[in-house]
Parts: sequence; C-alpha cells; structure tokens
Amino acid sequence: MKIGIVCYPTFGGSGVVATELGKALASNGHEIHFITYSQPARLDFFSENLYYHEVAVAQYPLFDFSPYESALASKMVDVVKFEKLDLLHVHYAIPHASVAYLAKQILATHGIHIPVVTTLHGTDITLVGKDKSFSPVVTFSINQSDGVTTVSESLKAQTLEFFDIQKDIRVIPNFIDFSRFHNNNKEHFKKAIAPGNERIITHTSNFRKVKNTKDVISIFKKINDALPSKLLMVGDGPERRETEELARHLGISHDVRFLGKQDAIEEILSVSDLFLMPSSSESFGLAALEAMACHVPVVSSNVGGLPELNQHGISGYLSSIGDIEEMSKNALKILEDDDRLSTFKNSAYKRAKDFDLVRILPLYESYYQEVIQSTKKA
Ligand code: GMT
Repeated sequence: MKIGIVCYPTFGGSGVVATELGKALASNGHEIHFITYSQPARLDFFSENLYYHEVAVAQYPLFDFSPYESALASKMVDVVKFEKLDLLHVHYAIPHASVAYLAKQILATHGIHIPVVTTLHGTDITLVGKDKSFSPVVTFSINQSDGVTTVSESLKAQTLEFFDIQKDIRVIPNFIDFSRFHNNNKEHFKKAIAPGNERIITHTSNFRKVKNTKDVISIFKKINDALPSKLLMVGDGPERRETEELARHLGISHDVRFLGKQDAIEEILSVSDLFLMPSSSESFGLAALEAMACHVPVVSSNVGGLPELNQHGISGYLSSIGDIEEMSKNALKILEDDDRLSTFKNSAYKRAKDFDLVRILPLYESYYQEVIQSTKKA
C-alpha cells in the first residue's frame, strides 16, 4: 500500500507512534509518505520506502497566526495526487482530522477518492478536544473519517462519552519495537549513577501538568527516606522548573538528576529498577510500555488506559491519582526485596510482550485494507 502519514513530528507520544508505525510499515514493503512540518524526530535514516514531504507555512505580515491547516491541506492534496496514495492516516484529531476532511473534499473535485483513517491519542479527546472551542470540529471530523482508531478501550469509551460519534471505533494499542527496547547490559553506567548500588528509579515525560512530575519527586522522597536510591528525571517541559525546586526544597537534589531530553531512552531504562508514572490523564502510557520492555516494573496511577497495560501486583502497581502515600509504599514493596524485584522485572517484560510491534502491526495493515475495501463499496 501507499500510505500518507500526518502527525506532530515532535517528541510527543502520538508523533513517536506515528513515526514508528511508518518505519515498520516501510520495512514490511509499504511505501510511506510522511507529511509533516518538520522531519519527524525518529526519522533520521535512509530507507527506500520512506518519503518525507515538508509542510512549509508561508509567513505574511497580515498573519498573527500562520495558517498551518491550509498549508497542510494543500500539501496533502499535492502528495495524494502526485504519489497516488491509497490511504491517509492522520494522528491526533486536532487539526489533522479536519484538515484531512478538507483535503479529501478538494481531491474529490479532481475525481480522486482517498480513504482517511484517524487515530485518536489522548489529550486530543480527553483535554483539548472536548473544550468548546474545538469540540464541534472534532466531532464532525471524527464522524467524517473513513476509519477511526483509539489507543485503548478507555480512550474509546471517553470518545463515545464526550462526543456524538456515529462511527465504529477500532482499538489498536500502542506497540513496542523490541529490537530497540530491551535490557542492555550497562553496568558501567549503573555504577556511575548509583556508586553505592542504590536502586535507580526513572521518570520520562514532557513535563506537562498532566504528568504530575511534582508527585514523582514526593513519591521518591518517601522511597529514599526508607531505601537508598537515585531518581533520573528524563525530558523537559513547562513543569520542570517547579519540579526541580521541589527536589531542592525537600533536600534530595543530590539524589535526583534532571537529564533533559534524551535520545537513548533504552539505555537509561536498562539501568532502572522502577518507573514512576503518576499522571492524571494517560490514554495508554507509551513511556511505561518502553520501561516494561526493558524489564522495568511500573508504579502508576490507575487513570485512562494504564490499567489495560500495567497489571496490578504483577507488572507493577496502580493507585488513585495523587495517592503519594500508596504509590511510595508499593514502590518500596517492589524495591526492598531482591527476589521480589526480579519477579516484577520479569513480569513487566512478559506483559510488554503482549504489545510487541510484530503483533500490533498486522492489526493496522488489516484495518487499512478493511477501510479501503469498505470505501470502494460505498
Ligand atoms: O495526548 C497527549 O498528551 C499527547 C499525546 C501525544 O501526542 O504525545 O500522548 C498520548 O499519546 C500516546 C501515544 O498514543 C499515549 O501513549 C499517551 O498515553 C497519550 N498521553 C496522554 O493521554 C496524556
């Protein structure tokens, strides 16, 4: 198939999923065309089946806000026509689903029919999308998509609850590529971070409010009071300054390292004993899956799609949002005993295997075929 993929090319989860999906489809022989405003972060190599089309947004003194949507729709029309695409797959509803609708209508005036699949990822539904300033457009464009997927059952339920949706929604969960995410032996790195053989706890995110990064610090403080440990905070974003301040205020900055954005996440995860994800909203929790693939158990909140990934008492533990007390107790339960830690590590890895790319990729491929066939009939 010839597939156009539209996504935010940044470090966010939807961009990562879209890029990894495109790469996997390309290595399975499909021709993949990324249509984005900059080169997707993980698309930094050559493959004969991968193409990148940049959406250049013209600047003009009249524009306070550059018209990204118009430039994107024009580019989609151009790429579908010129490359003779079979399908467009857009990630994150705002504005990609509505722009796809516009492109589809324009192409129809040229006698070209292009099926559109929209994948909903999270805050496009749970936070931003349901805001009144977006919801009529989100509802309309989901209903106009030829196929709709969500990354968890929970996100599907929330989509049906918040919006008046007339479409069937297919759940296709996030996936993990084990050729990249696996436990590497990084003893020298581990020694450098934890010279006294302390436990290593990790959090990775884009430090937005929903990630509750200050809760990570508070949970760690309680763990560290009971068991010598180190915390690695990976990523950057709006909450970072206040999060660092809290670590200082609690007198634990010597045990907490803020590493900023890192490419080689798998190496950091390989030396980790526990992953913390106390988010107040998480439609799936890709970062937790990356940790589990590297044999790292997860202590998380029980929101959104997290219970569909993290198995309570097996791959880690789930608690209510903000329950710092319980999360730290659960973390200690895992970390205090070598044998128990090892059991949790193995179970986390085993659970991650359920989301192996090799299992999930065919779900997308067959869904594309279904959508193409059903729109041919219509
Ligand atoms: O919705 C967001 O917060 C952003 C979104 C993204 O585009 O980065 O992240 C979401 O998509 C990921 C990939 O499907 C999921 O694993 C994340 O759980 C989800 N984030 C939230 O729901 C907060």
